[in-house]
Amino acid sequence: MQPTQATTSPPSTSYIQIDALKTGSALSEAAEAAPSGCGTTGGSGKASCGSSGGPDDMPQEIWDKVKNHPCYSEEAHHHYARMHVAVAPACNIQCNYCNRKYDCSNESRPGVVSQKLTPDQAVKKVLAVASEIPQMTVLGIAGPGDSLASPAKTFETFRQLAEKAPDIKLCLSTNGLALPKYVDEICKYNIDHVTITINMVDPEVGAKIYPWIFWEHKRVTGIEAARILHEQQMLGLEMLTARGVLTKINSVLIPGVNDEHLIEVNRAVKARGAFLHNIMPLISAPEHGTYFGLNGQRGPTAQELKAVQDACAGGANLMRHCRQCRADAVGLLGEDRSEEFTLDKIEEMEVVYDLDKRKSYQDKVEEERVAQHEAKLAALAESAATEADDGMKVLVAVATKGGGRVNEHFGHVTEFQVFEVSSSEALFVGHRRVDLYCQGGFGEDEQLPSIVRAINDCHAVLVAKIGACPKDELKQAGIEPIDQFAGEFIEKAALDWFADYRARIARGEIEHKARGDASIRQGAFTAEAAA
Ligand code: CLF
Ligand code: SF4
Repeated sequence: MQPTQATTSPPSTSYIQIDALKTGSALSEAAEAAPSGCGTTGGSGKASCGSSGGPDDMPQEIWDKVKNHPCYSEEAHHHYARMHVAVAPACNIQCNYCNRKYDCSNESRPGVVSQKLTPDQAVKKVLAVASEIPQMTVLGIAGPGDSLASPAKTFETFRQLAEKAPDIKLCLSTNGLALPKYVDEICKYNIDHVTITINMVDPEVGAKIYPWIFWEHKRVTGIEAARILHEQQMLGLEMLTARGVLTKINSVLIPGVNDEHLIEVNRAVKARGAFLHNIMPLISAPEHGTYFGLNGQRGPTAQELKAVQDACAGGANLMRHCRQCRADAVGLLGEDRSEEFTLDKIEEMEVVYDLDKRKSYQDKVEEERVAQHEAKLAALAESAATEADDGMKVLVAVATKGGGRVNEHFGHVTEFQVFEVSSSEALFVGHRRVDLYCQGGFGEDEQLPSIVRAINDCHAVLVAKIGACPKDELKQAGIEPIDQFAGEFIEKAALDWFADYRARIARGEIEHKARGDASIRQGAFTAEAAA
């Protein structure tokens, strides 16, 4: 298929160093250089409205598509679950961050291997999960290879599910090489959500990420391979936009390879109608056996990732709650219940797919969600007023087990949520996975340094409860452990803590100091790690 005109002349590349991004100087130059028109379905200029917006921010038909999709709506991911079925083993390209022994790391962490399924087994599994977890609303095919490199298996699974489980949203993830060829088939099965992994819009950058692709029955290498991949990705995205399919773009941030370049990717995909852009950190370690892992290519730090995400504000809306889940993940984002649904366990289950029961359960979830949202707004209205906004912003880490509240013990946290707090708002900006501190009823002091490293860029950590030992260690590291807001809504707690923090600075009791960087945990997300 011929590429569109827009894709035959890739935009020129302007390079900006990460250090410059942090100071903001290069950002304004990049913003000026970026194309301003859009024609997008989702861009309103806010940094993350596509992922955290509500019905007032978008047309009703878009809201209907995203409101219970845990990846497309930040708020929905606290209430609704997704599952993946690993029916697509083959791949038609090679990424330097991938080892074929493991799952496709475009959409999942390397280091865990999924149980591969036939379409019939996959459908059986989906019906079993849907009857056990009525808030499971989305079925995705995300590997373990590329979903469109095994089109027969992928579409047979979707075909059966569209018939047998009509209330489940269908979602597909692809590297985009074969996408234009299958857009019509995607529409035929009402697949409303498609993720394309786009790591570059400049084939010279692409050649550093993709050693080869398999195209028209032969292997193509180097810049030519990256050029073909780029053209197919852009064309596929434009075709999906034209047909009203919501697209999410995943980009793997590879320091020194495509970091600054992702700002251009963000602008390019917004111009072609992408709904959401998910910039994910490269997970890279020698034991994964990937080209990057074996050659010492590191992943980004937490601040490097945030700097690139922040620099993309004003472009395509950003997703910041991705958990880089595995190709057979089951459950809420950030939890992995796949072990409960292995093939042998499914055989023993009594599967009753009851549409009415699922609907009434989801109606209750929706009532709870609205009640929670209203309670949060009411609580926020009472929040302590601060002085005039002088632009000060800090990060706080929050221990929560759900409900939008500070309600988790420090020792039980496997993942902190991180909020950026200013005098007027507390915005969710990401999460940090950590090793469990409390093991078998006792604090594991060896874990503390790694937990501190994971939230080292935060000024405070809000928890329901915390022991004396971790409290002291956090204080020594310059992070305030705060347990006085136990049970409160996160945003209100964060704003109230910040008002008090600023008051203490004003009284001369403490001095405001910039924090350092934090590390992103490198490793597979598995049920064992989360347990
Ligand atoms: Fe799966 Fe992906 Fe669909 Fe979501 S995951 S195919 S869009 S249903 Fe979600 Fe997981 Fe991140 Fe993917 S958190 S890795 S973005
Ligand atoms: Fe691996 Fe996915 Fe890349 Fe294919 S598209 S090489 S499976 S990361």
